[in-house]
Amino acid sequence: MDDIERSRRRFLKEGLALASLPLVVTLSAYGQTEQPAASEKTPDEILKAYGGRSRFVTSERIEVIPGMGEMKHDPFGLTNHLTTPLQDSVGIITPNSLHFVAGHAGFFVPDIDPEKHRLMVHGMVDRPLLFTMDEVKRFPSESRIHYIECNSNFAKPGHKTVQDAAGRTSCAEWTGVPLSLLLKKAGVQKGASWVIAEGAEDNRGTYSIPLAKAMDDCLVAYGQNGEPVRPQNGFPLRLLVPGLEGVNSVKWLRRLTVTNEFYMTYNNMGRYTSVDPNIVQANYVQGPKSVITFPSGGQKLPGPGHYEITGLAWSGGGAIRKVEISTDGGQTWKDAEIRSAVHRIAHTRFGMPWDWGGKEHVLMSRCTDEQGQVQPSVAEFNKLWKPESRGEAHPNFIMPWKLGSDGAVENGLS
Ligand SMILES: Nc1nc2c(c(=O)[nH]1)N[C@H]1C(S)=C(S)[C@@H](COP(=O)(O)O)O[C@H]1N2
Ligand SMILES: [Mo]
Repeated sequence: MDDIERSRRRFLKEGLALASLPLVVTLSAYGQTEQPAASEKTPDEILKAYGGRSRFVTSERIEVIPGMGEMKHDPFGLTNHLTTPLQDSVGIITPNSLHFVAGHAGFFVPDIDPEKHRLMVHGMVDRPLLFTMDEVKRFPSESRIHYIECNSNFAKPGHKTVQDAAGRTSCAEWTGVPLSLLLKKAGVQKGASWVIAEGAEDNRGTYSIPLAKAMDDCLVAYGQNGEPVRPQNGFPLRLLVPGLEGVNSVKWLRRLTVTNEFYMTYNNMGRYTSVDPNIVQANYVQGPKSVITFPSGGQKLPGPGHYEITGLAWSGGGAIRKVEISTDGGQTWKDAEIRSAVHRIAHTRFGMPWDWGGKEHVLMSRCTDEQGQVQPSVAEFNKLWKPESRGEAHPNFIMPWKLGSDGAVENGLS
């Protein structure tokens, strides 16, 4: 009897035992939470054992109130929305401590004991399965570098920094099991068309994912940049749905239901669904997007001289093929150089050496992906998306930064 078969039998047995109980009780059997034993090490011992950064490095996430309006910093910790300080980023990997966080569960991050966590695969499958974390890890693993971006990453004229305007995207190396492998083990039945992914927190964070995407390049991930996925990013297990809006990548993953219908879940409601009920906008592939991280809003060039303009580009449509930079508000463009490895559906670092003579400039970047899709200007974006449906769009328009003759950089949107 192999592991899968064993877990299937256990699942069936537990399922039978629970069959007579109300649904709520059945659900609470999975992904229970418990207080772990606190470390007995002193802060100094922890620093030696785990490492820390220089006290002169102060880059931090900022907590914000989510929504499409102006950025409001929330110092009271009442939300669970944290932005990545892209202005300080180097390379393409976001350190786990600085990965952005978006959650609809309010302030509470589930505190899950991995020993007790279970992942269930059921619905329109031949063999319903129930996995422990150990069992998930016995499958061949895959590690891939991908970005995640929340569709609320909408730059507004009031945003002061690139962290405010674009800090709801990050990029990490995710390690896990291809979702397609788990679904094949379970045996997806004819006629199935959706996979409903459910999280373990109080409001479940459930989302409907097209079966074709689930069978393509999704990962059930337990690793993030070489260590277990961080609690705020879905410990011990999260789904990664590359290239689609971040809300698809369900954290604290505990259940996958294969169905033949789209579920109108909590997370599928509201702005995550088009005004046209036949269109699930959040399942759109995110288009090409880029942003200059230096020089960017709130930074100051000390004086005329030689600089490197640098930034990040990414696309849900695949690899970045080209990035161009304009220093005159989009009238003329020059090719930037790619400064990192280029991964599909991942942040890609670009740069261009530049001599600043001390005049005013409007700096912009524009990227093209492997499909030939070009990042739109604000005017092009506004033509594509009417004001009433703009909240549904992936906000990937070109972000201008205004460089003053004093070297100060400001948001160039009006
Ligand atoms: N279970 C659960 N998964 C979730 C969410 C949630 O609230 N609950 N938020 C989603 C949203 S809106 C986004 S943008 C991404 C963000 O992933 P991160 O917090 O790891 O950056 O997680 C998604 N997965
Ligand atoms: Mo999101």
